[in-house]
Amino acid sequence: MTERMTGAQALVRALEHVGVDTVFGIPGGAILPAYDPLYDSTKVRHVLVRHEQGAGHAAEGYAQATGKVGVCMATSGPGATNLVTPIADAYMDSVPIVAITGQVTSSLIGTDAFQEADISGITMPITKHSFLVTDAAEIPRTIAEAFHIASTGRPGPVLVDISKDALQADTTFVWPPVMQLPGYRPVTRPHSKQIREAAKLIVESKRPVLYVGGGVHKSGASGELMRLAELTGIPVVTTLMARGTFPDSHPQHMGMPGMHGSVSAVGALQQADLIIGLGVRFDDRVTGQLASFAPYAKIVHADIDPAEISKNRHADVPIVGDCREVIAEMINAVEAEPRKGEYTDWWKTLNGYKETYPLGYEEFSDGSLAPQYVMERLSAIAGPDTYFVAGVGQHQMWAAQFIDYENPGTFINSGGLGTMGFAVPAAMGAKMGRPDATVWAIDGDGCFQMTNQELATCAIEGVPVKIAIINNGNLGMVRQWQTLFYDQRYSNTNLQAKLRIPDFVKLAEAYGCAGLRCERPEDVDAVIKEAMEINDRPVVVDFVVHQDAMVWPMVAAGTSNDDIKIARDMAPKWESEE
Ligand SMILES: Cc1ncc(C[n+]2csc(CCOP(=O)(O)OP(=O)(O)O)c2C)c(N)n1
Ligand SMILES: [Mg+2]
Repeated sequence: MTERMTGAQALVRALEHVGVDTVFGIPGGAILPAYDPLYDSTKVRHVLVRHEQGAGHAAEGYAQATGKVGVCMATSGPGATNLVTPIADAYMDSVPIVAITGQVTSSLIGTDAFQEADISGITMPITKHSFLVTDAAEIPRTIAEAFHIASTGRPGPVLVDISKDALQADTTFVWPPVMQLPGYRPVTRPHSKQIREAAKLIVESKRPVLYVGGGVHKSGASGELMRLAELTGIPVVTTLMARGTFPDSHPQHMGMPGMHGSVSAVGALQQADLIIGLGVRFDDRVTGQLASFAPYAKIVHADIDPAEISKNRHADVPIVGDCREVIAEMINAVEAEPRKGEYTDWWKTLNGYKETYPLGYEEFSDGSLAPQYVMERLSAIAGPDTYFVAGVGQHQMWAAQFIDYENPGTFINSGGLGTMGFAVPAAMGAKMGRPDATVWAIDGDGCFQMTNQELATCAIEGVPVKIAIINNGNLGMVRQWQTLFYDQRYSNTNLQAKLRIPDFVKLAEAYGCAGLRCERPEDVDAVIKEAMEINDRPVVVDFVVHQDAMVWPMVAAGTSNDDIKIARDMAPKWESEE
């Protein structure tokens, strides 16, 4: 197909051809030519957000809820730099998004022109690839390449920066374009010798663990994971990015590992003689002090990104490949092994951890609300088909710990970058991608104040998300560190909740949303049910909780996982010490 049109029209046409139905953005001078044909598109819906950061996180939420590429758009200079945080966030969490930015006219590039920022340079280290396009003829091919790069191999963000004159110039639109990506050929098929090696270790090991990360759901491999787990009888831990990839209710599920992981998950990794890492990156929040992480374990590490393998922990059996293919082949290889794994003693130890150290929390004698209780009730009342989208802080950890995830991809949060302000716009994007699903954002009172302006977008665009603010009146996670490591010197973490500035209920109403408040445990169920019934506009619930609730268990930063505490100065007793 060839047709004469402007670069801007070619951009919109290319977006239609790659299947884009939703774009989140804000216009401005340099990108304005693109907004004109966008006005006419019947296939692409543009959602006018209130801040470009919101556009980027919305694209991430949309991408994570749908598995498709999320798209955000901004003008040059400040519009583009406002996208830097969500781009970095998407890079850390391997979320496929394409960010399209207008750039100043090509003859002005490098002159410090009005609203000029070298966004392709700025984002080079935080994108899979960043393009600068100054020729209209290259727009369709670049869009095709950007979507291909974002969605294949290890997913991630791609930036397409297009100069204003390229958008305005006349060109010939050619579709499909011929992609020119020499050297970009992600390996998806694992090496069969490595797979056999892994299968041998699996049946020979006495204390194996399947360490499951975000890559498993991203490759659509939760079904294969279930088959491998049930075939072998090996315990499973799911990281923050993998909650729901293996159902919490399954008896082989040991919980989440890491800094705020369960004793059973952390203990399983520490005592393991074999760790099968699938789509994970041995992140410092999981390993704790690296030198003392899982000292007895051999490592099988499968990932689509070869750069992850042996980055933090040496892999005895490195496997480069797509998790779905890797796990499917592992199943065949384990079935072909003449012997079967024998893990009875291991399960005795692990079930002991589970029984002795279940997740729990302190209730307050003054009748105030425990945040963990709010999570438990949200989980029970909203149910396992709900998408939960968290901010960053204590509430995020409680959402990971106390909500039961049964379905892959139903917990969306900022794991790698830890971006406060993620929840409201990401929930908006998730709800637009999955309009029939219930979407609950679990946000902190601090996080909420960073991006709540997108409530206006939600109300106007008809996106009835539900927001639970876990209002402890503090930058709670930082306060927790001050409690534990800074002698309870609460420097600059108190948000003065008693002053109710802002009053979240009134703020919600000002934004065209329903606003509810809940301060007592006995009201929690009724308030959640009331919120569940409001579906004609967004709902914000201000859950006023006790400021001293803490996230336990905890492995203090930089210390060994062996020194996990289940409460202040309380450590579990490991088998070796008994
Ligand atoms: C953009 C950004 N700034 C600062 C931080 C550091 N930080 C991590 S958690 C946190 C406190 C979050 O407070 P709130 O949203 O109220 O959540 P809580 O921990 O109280 O549940 C802060 C300041 C961050 N993660 N992101
Ligand atoms: Mg808080």
